[in-house]
Amino acid sequence: MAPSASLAAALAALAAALLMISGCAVAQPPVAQGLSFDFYERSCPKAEAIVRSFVQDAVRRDVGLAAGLLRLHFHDCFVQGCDASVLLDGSATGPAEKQAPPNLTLRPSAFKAINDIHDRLQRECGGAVVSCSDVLALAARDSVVVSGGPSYRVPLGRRDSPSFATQQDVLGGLPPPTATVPALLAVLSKINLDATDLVALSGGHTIGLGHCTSFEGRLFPRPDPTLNATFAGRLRQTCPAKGTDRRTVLDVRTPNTFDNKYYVNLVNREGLFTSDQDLFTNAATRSIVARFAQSQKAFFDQFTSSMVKMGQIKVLTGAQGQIRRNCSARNTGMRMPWSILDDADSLIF
Ligand code: HEM
Ligand SMILES: *[C@@H]1O[C@H](CO)[C@@H](O)[C@H](O)[C@H]1NC(C)=O
Ligand SMILES: *[C@@H]1O[C@H](CO)[C@@H](O)[C@H](O)[C@H]1NC(C)=O
Ligand SMILES: CC(=O)N[C@H]1CO[C@H](CO)[C@@H](O)[C@@H]1O
Repeated sequence: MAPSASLAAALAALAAALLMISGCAVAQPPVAQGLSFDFYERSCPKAEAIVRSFVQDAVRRDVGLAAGLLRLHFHDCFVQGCDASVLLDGSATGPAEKQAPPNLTLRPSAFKAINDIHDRLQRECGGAVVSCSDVLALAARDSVVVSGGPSYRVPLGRRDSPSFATQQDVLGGLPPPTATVPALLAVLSKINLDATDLVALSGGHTIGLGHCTSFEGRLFPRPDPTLNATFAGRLRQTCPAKGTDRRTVLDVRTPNTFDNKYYVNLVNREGLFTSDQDLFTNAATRSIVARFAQSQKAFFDQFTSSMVKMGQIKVLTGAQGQIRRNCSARNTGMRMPWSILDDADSLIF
């Protein structure tokens, strides 16, 4: 072996050793074709600062908004891709995502915040410059940051869909809280997310609330054996009978802080949904949960990487889609509301 080759080999071994000591750096996912970090550098240089300051102020007034915004981005991306279709108000032409069952519990305040931010951006940079799907991605990131979580750079340049997702798309794209790991992995694998992404992204449940109806199957008729009995008793106080219309925190330890306590809960059998607790019950994901429960840094590193991945699912770029002027409605000409045949967009479904 030539000296330089052996030196290179030694350096590679050293680098590998350092990587192991530092706990395996997580590779950042590639940036999707058509997206870039500086997409609005010329057209709207203050875009990121405007979103950030809005989210900071609004979350200071209503801490639950951070959870609402994070979940909205997740629902957007998992259904038909990150194209802001989740924001469209229903129309006679088809069921909008908002009206499908899993969306019944999306927070109205989060929809309003996205519209308000988008209005501010239009005043600053003109109409149809910053897409609603990019606003969703940025607002989700900033919600994580103001809640105490990690920051990461968001690739930008998504465009908005002119078409609604069907109720079927919604039901197929969003797993229910009663799902176990095999079912969750089946849904995620269709959008190229793996078991590590599943565990990391589920960490979004470190903030926010869930309704009794989302986990009552674990309390009635008899308690789920994977549920800590003390914790089950407390949940029964909030949800004394089936069908109780109340909410409780997703992360019983630090409900409003974005940290790794969600995983500590799972290790202690205090996950709220079956889809949470099964991540620790199932051997395929258990060790990942244990790792994140032990190391907040490991969780944060993987979460940021998985969020960038999630944020690029089936994005529309370039000349695809449109940039909405009103995040709640697709752009149309001066059409009469009942006229759909002159709208090529409607032909998509
Ligand atoms: C993996 C499958 C997932 C399932 C089955 C699931 C299910 C749910 C359910 C049932 C709720 C509560 C709805 C209610 O009862 O009001 C909820 C809330 C929430 N989810 Fe998920 N979720 C999943 C993944 C995610 C991901 C990937 C994120 C973000 C990265 C996320 C973020 C949130 C947040 C922040 C809340 C609280 C929302 C609020 O307080 O308004 N979830 N989730
Ligand atoms: C259940 O939770 C209680 C209170 O947090 C704790 O003392 C107990 O050790 C837990 N039991 C199990 C089996 O994890
Ligand atoms: C945006 O679109 C929604 C749904 O069509 C509509 O109700 C709302 O008035 C629109 N907002 C503005 C400012 O035009
Ligand atoms: C937040 C939101 O848009 N919720 C809607 C979910 O669907 C129901 C039923 O169609 C609507 O009434 C809600 O406004």
